[in-house]
Amino acid sequence: MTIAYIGLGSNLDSNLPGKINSPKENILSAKEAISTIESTTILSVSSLYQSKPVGPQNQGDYINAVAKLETNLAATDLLNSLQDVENEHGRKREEHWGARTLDLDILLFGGQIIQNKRLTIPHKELCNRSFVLVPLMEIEPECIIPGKGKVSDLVLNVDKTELKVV
Ligand code: ROI
Repeated sequence: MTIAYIGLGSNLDSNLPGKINSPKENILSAKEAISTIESTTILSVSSLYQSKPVGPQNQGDYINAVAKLETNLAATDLLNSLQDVENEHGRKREEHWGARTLDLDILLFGGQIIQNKRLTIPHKELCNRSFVLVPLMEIEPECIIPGKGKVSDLVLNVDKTELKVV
């Protein structure tokens, strides 16, 4: 069993046939979909947070959350399942740092440091982003980020003014 933390993000309607899902609905629906991944249980999910985009500003505000999972899958298999969920939510792999219907990132996977073609864990930008650190801190205040330190220390160094619970 491995404890993993996943970042969820959305700032686009998914426009799926027959329904238009807002960013907030995309996150809630992703949570349901993640709960059906084999050999994986959701232990907790943070509040939903709204923030201005990091990167190009010509896109809408994001809704973000962090989920804590327990899984028997290997990191790559968990990634495959998360990418299936992204695709089911109309994810298109287009512009770098552009708007997206659903982004699911493995932030932490046990205490492991993983670096390969598909995965960098801990996630590269984890320590710079209030929309990740604040929800992570909410569900796991004692969390240690391998090679980086305590989430409770890291969260002090990021700008939280534009972040609000929705
Ligand atoms: N900005 C915010 N606020 N939230 C995100 O989830 C997010 N994801 C991204 C980029 C485009 C870097 N900006 C973001 O991938």
